[in-house]
Amino acid sequence: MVEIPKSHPRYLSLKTREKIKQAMKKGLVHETGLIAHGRGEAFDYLIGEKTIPSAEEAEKVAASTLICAENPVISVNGNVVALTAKEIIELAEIIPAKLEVNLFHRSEKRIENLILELKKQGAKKVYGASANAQISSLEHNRSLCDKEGIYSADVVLVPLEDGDRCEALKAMGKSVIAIDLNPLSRTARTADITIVDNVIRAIPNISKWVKKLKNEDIETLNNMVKSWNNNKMLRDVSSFISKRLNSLF
Ligand code: PTJ
Repeated sequence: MVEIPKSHPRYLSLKTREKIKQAMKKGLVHETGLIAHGRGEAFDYLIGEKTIPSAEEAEKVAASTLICAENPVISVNGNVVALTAKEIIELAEIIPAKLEVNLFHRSEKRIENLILELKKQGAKKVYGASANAQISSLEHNRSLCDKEGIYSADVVLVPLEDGDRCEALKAMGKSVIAIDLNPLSRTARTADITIVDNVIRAIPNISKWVKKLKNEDIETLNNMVKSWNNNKMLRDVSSFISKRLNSLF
């Protein structure tokens, strides 16, 4: 492991890379997860590596949606476990929501490793091993899911999505909350609520909002969810990035 001095201007970013690298060596993250992480880093640079106002608002509405849901499920993959295992377990507990491992590059070994890792970090129950149901119209392995988990969920939180599953989940009548640093991705444009933020910041922020809003009346929360305009939010993100870039040089 490389020793990174705290004084390094890119300390957090380098530490995060190191985490992803170690998790790949442990068989948690797929090799292509490193590439996905690099793309995320590039987009994080564009927003200034902090939670921008549109993301904060999306995190608040995501928290409301999760509180109002009847069977909310948080879908996790290798990168998410590598970067935010403890935080995602806490979020699942306070909503409360189910946790399910769902992988694009599915192998029984990785599913087992990820479930074990989440349990080691404190999760009580993790879905994903049985794969006794299938998301319709998806031809790859991400269609395999649990009947009691993603399959029967009304709301699914998908941090770091890979594309067409978002559409398939919506076609099944589910509400989808995506966390994706790339505001141009198909996932970002298809989800009901898109959080353009790093999972490292987004997950604790959603937890913060769940704690703040948990005792609000359901009607207030539902109204907040109903009035959410995801396209407007994406336009705001695009305008934030353009303004930021134009002001830099
Ligand atoms: O663990 P598996 O087998 O399910 O595989 C997971 C990966 C990530 C390899 C798979 O889902 C994949 O290939 O994803 P994509 O299509 O590369 O998309 C990942 C998206 O997540 C990209 O749009 C990135 O910008 C974004 N992203 C990467 N890192 C982060 C992120 N968004 C938020 N926070 C991050 N830390």
